[in-house]
Amino acid sequence: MVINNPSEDQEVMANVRTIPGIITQRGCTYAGCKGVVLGPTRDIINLVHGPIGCSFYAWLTRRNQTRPLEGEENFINYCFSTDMQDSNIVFGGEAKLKDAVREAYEIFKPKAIGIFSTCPVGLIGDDVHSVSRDMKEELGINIFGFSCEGYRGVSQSAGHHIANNGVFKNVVGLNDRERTGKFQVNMLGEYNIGGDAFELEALFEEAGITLLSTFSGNSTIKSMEYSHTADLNMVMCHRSINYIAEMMEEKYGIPWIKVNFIGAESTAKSLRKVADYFGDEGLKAKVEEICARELAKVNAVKLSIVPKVQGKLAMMFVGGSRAHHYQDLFNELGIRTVSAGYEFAHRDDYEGRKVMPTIKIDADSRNIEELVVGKDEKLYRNDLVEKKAALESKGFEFKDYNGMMPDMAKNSLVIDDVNHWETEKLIEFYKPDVFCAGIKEKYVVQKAGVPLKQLHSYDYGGPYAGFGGAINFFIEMERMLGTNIWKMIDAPWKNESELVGSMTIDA
Ligand code: CFM
Repeated sequence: MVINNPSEDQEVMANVRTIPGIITQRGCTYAGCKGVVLGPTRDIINLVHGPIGCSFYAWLTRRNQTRPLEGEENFINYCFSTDMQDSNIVFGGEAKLKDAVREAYEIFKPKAIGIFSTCPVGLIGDDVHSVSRDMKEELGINIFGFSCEGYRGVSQSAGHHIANNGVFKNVVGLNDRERTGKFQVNMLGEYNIGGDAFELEALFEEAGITLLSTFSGNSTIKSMEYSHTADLNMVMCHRSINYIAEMMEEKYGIPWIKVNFIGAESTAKSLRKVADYFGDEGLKAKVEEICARELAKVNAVKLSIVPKVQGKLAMMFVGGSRAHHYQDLFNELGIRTVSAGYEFAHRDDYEGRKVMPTIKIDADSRNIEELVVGKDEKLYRNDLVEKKAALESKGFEFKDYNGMMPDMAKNSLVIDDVNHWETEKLIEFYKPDVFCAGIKEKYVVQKAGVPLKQLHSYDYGGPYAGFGGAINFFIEMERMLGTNIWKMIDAPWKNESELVGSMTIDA
């Protein structure tokens, strides 16, 4: 917990174990690998090797949407699990896993199958990688496994890294297809929650920018296979996907920039940065035309809402990116973020990438494989490396993530891995007008009389990305902050007498 002072270097202790016994907001490594990174890809069968309970949240509760083309397959609305039983835990589950892979293949004929390990798989020693190799040979499709047991890291963050490694090793680079556009880009770390990616795809298309692949909102496994033919990687969620961006730069010479499409001004800034990277006058003019048109629409809505909400206070505790990105939307409305934090981010997401060399490697981070990536002599893009150097000499920044803290006001409170007790105390202290978090916090916060906006699932709303998304968010804030309903209802136990019981024990 740090009282923010942007003019000083302050260290946040992050990516460390949660204290046993407290109620944390965090999830597990399997959630980060299966749910977050691979989950939104529609034409891969994501098979969970584990007890069925681990699949409880696998069925679209994250609201990652997808839009298959006519005749394209979509497996997102299925849950695939090996449904391990006690006997599999005692005698091993590899045979059952093989049968499940065969069954899934027979029914769905997918192009690829990913196998995800849950805690018991690691504890009993089932080898998902050797099963994947055997089944790949038997069925002739791409099959790969992830050692993403829930306990493997301190949070879902470890699962992101494991997923990045697996996708990079087993998918990226399988298809060197011909170019299809003048400006080819990938979008990394955008998962199409509530349709965010649809908003952005429309903007790129209008600008004439070819979006080869998104990791992994509204994506296909095929698009990831040729993602290495892009000219630029845009990184939206730095926490979950910076590993692939780095590895693609090392292997193929593709530079990456940090973008943020949450907030109208941030969207315009990010689009302009992409246009500046390509340096094409036609593209720049088109981007300016889009920004002028869309910002005018956003501003018209904003002007009518700002007087009603400015000066209100927000608090935000979300996974690893949104607690930062959504501050831009609140700033545009004149709402102050008095406290923010991540569930599972690392120090670089708070303090900026400059601290990365000083982050201590501990036992938990050693659990995750660090891939050693070399240059691909055939496909390495020397032209892009030269372009990057030329732009850098003019002050254009690459790998430009400075973290959340420099963007937050002095004396705001920054907290890593906030727990429920702290949440309650902070609400009493700050009396915020809106609290942004997830489903685990929602009802506790509302019982305290404060409206809660879920920034993971968007509470059935959204999209909130891009220009259209900003308008949606402004209208949502007008609605939520314009009512006193949460302050008017009392918890029933405040007015009614508590239940009283008695018990007699017969000796
Ligand atoms: Fe990245 Fe995400 Fe987030 Fe995240 Fe997540 Fe999510 Fe999140 Mo929930 S990848 S770190 S692991 S932006 S699922 S789409 S909303 S905690 S802030």
